[in-house]
Amino acid sequence: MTLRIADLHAVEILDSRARPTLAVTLTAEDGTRVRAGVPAGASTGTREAVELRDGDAERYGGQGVLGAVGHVNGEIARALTGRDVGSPADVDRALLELDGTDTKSRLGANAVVGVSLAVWRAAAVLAGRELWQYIADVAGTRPWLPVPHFNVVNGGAHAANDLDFQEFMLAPLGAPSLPEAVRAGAEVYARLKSRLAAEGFATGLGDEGGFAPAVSRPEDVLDLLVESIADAGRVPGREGVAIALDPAASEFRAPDGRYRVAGESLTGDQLIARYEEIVDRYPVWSIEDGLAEDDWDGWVRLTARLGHRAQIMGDDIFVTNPAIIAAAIGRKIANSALIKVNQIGTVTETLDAMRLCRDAGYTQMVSHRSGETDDSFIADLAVGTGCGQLKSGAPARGERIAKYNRLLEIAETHPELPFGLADV
Ligand code: 2PG
Ligand code: MG
Repeated sequence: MTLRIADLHAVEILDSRARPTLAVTLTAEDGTRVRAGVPAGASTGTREAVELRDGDAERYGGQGVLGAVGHVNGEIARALTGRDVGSPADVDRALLELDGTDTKSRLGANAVVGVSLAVWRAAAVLAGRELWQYIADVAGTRPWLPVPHFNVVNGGAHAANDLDFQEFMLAPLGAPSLPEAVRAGAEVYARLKSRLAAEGFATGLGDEGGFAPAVSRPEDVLDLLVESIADAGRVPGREGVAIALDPAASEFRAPDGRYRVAGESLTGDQLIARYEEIVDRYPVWSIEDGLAEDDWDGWVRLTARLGHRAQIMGDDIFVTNPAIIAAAIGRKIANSALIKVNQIGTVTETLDAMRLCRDAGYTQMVSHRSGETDDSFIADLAVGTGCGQLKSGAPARGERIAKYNRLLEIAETHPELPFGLADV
């Protein structure tokens, strides 16, 4: 049965940082209605699909998205009304053609991604499938509950402290089930809060719900984390709760090509040596964006040096772009990719990037953005593609836990789903 898109309608809403973003509502001709919220990053890669912001300093400091909203309600709605809801890949292709740029800069990647998410959600509803089931049907993947990665200490572009590394995540790799992994994250988070308070640190939160203490050395944060994991009665390490880092190194690379970490100026090789020491001393199993996005030679050396011991993950360097990922795979850069739908703009292109990674034996983690809404699409994307890892910030704040709570709901209703890191 063919069901057509009857209407697409966007409105300007707020994201979790009080910046404007879009919510897109799709109505099918049988009256079915779904809604999608659009996320936004702060530490964005330079080659990401381009968000359209109004630039009107009189509204939201120029961050308004009325132009993107207008594109959804005008040009996009006109072009897509009447199209088959059951063929979301065709709708994505039509969106790309309509935009006509490589970076979605004409219609705005924020407009494009909102429509794409809404169309995929509608297609699942109309097929009578859960979103994750529908994604698995289309992608030909095995559904799987991912290991949640809880970002419990925030620095970099996500907090006002002096911490250069952006994210310190708890990875409950040893948890026997998704609910137990969520519990481990929440219990260690609570212990970390007590420990920070006891040591005289502020316990205010950064953009992703993690604490933002006045600490600058990454090793000092790692000490606090290892102690807090033990405080919660758990084993620090892969058999219990491991740690994943996202230094987001593009953000602390100086114009001279050196990296500024906790007051020191390091060459790329010195920073790689620092990571090696960190992996020696701490239960760090994954390092995302350890080097800057344009330091490809450095990435080759980082991967050769640490790739056999740790997950070396590309985010800003890959921007979920199949062409860039293919080039990087050819150069043996990283062994893992972070996946964000709004970096590339459509769900179809995201699934292409994920297929490419799977075929190359690269692990993957689906990710939120630092600016989020309560939309939990990415939880279903992680489960449906069976990628084995999801990061959605701390186990705190509504827009972060919406994703973890969706995982809990899927785990509860589908106890047959396996849990853990995916086999690659
Ligand atoms: C990252 C993301 C999400 P942002 O760097 O991985 O944590 O941050 O959304 O600011 O790009
Ligand atoms: Mg990142």
